[in-house]
Amino acid sequence: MIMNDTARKGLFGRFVAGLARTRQGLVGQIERLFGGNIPTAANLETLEELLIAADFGPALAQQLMAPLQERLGRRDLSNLDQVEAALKQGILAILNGTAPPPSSIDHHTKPQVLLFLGINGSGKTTTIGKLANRLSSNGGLVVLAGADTFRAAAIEQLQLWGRRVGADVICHQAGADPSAVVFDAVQAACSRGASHLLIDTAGRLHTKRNLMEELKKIQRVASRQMPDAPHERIMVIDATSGLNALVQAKAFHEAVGLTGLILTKLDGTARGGVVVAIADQLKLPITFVGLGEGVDDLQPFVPEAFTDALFARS
Ligand SMILES: Nc1nc2c(ncn2[C@@H]2O[C@H](COP(=O)(O)OP(=O)(O)OP(=O)(O)O)[C@@H](O)[C@H]2O)c(=O)[nH]1
Ligand SMILES: [Mg+2]
Repeated sequence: MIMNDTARKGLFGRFVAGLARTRQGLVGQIERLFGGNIPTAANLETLEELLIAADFGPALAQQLMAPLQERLGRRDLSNLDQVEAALKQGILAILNGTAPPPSSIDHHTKPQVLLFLGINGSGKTTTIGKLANRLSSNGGLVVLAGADTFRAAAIEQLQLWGRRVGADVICHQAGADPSAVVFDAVQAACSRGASHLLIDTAGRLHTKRNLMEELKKIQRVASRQMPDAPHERIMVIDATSGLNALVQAKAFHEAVGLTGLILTKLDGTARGGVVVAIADQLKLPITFVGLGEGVDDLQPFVPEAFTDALFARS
């Protein structure tokens, strides 16, 4: 994504605010731990525990610690700044190691069909609303599909977002077949010349076979109408659910072949290390992150902004 200086600073500010809890929990403790002292082996052990507590996961924590331990052995580690710089470098290398995200904003095929999925309450509908707002502010014509037909309230929630951001919503009644909604929505999006069709689905547990089959049916119906649709299959993950998300994401990936991840509620957790653990394990691009409930709180995931904000000093 191309960004000018002002946009970059704005994004950094959003990350600083959204990551406040993780920064206070992790970096605050790191600062207290090392303070003005020369790092010791015991300090490094405590640091590893702090990384695990922030949901980096044991394997990744160990991997991030290895260069620090090696430097300590060579007596080449003498202050907090060096510790933080080494951690930042390790984290950034992992975040930059995932495949580049497909760019839903600049793509030429019309409409781009994006399927959103994930477990209950992860933030799918809210994320779709925020993304629709972002896309239409950039000149896009967005259509939303209410393929969460499980509850009437789910359809109403999407309609509310549609009105709020000025996007048409295609839906049926509660209890309808989600694939039938998608069929109509693809047709409507094509005939209206929409740039994007965002499909909302019901939250489901990755262990429910029939519900995973339903997702595959949605995919089949969309691809019969438009080859390659849905162009993106995006899993929305609640960052506060911690490392459970890894198992869930693997199951969804097997079922539909995910193209990207969106992590929500980073503002609500002190365990933001999960972002790095997920990037490390799944090697799937994190396209956006949710840093709050407001319409502007969905931000593109820029590894440098994330890492700098994590270690920002006030
Ligand atoms: N703080 C915070 N809250 C969020 C964020 N994203 C979503 N939420 C909140 O999470 C709650 C659930 O969001 P929904 O969008 O309804 O989740 P969903 O995945 O569509 O839920 P189901 O359709 O029931 O599976 C709502 O209260 C949202 O406002 C975020 O980035 N930060
Ligand atoms: Mg929903």
